[in-house]
Amino acid sequence: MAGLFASFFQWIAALFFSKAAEIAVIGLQASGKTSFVNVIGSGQWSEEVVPTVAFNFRKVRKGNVTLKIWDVAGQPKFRSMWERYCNGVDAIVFVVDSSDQEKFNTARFELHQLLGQPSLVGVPLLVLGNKNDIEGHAPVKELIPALQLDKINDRPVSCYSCSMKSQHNLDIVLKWLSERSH
Ligand SMILES: Nc1nc2c(ncn2[C@@H]2O[C@H](COP(=O)(O)OP(=O)(O)OP(=O)(O)O)[C@@H](O)[C@H]2O)c(=O)[nH]1
Ligand SMILES: [Mg+2]
Repeated sequence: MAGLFASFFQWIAALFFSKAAEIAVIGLQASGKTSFVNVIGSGQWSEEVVPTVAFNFRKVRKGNVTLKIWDVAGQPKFRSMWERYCNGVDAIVFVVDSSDQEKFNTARFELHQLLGQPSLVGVPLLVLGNKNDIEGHAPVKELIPALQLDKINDRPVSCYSCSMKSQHNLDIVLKWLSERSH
């Protein structure tokens, strides 16, 4: 009987204390956006992830926080859609492959082009330097100047080095996201 009351209380508590954050995950193709959503959603890591066509939408529940996630495709033909999915979200997550330094210029260009949209002024930005399990990856102190994150002054910006493969730093990333919930 006590167990029944406890679960009834948990159900009521979830109704009153549950919070949600809507986030858009963007970045160049193969940076690891879908891997990120898969790993935080179901703990599933795979080398073989199908490139996203247009977008996927997924809800992930972590404690009393529900994350509503737009996982948007990164191939060039889909990048003009990024703004639409970022509009009105609580946070933009920009994923970059920190082991692929040749693509940093393109990543910086696409990120700043997006953030220049008047509709997105003030939306908090989280940059994930993914694939830090790969030797030679750029750490945060190199990503900040490479992506000119220090020049962004119209919104809160955070940057973490992480790995979907080893799940390194995902706890900090989830904490940051849950703090955007309301
Ligand atoms: N070594 C390593 N590989 C990763 C990591 N995260 C993702 N990958 C691999 O990178 C490749 C691309 O991952 P996706 O998650 O499909 O990338 P995406 O950003 O969703 O790509 P698009 O949907 O095409 O925009 C896959 O082979 C993943 O297994 C990581 O942390 N470490
Ligand atoms: Mg994808």
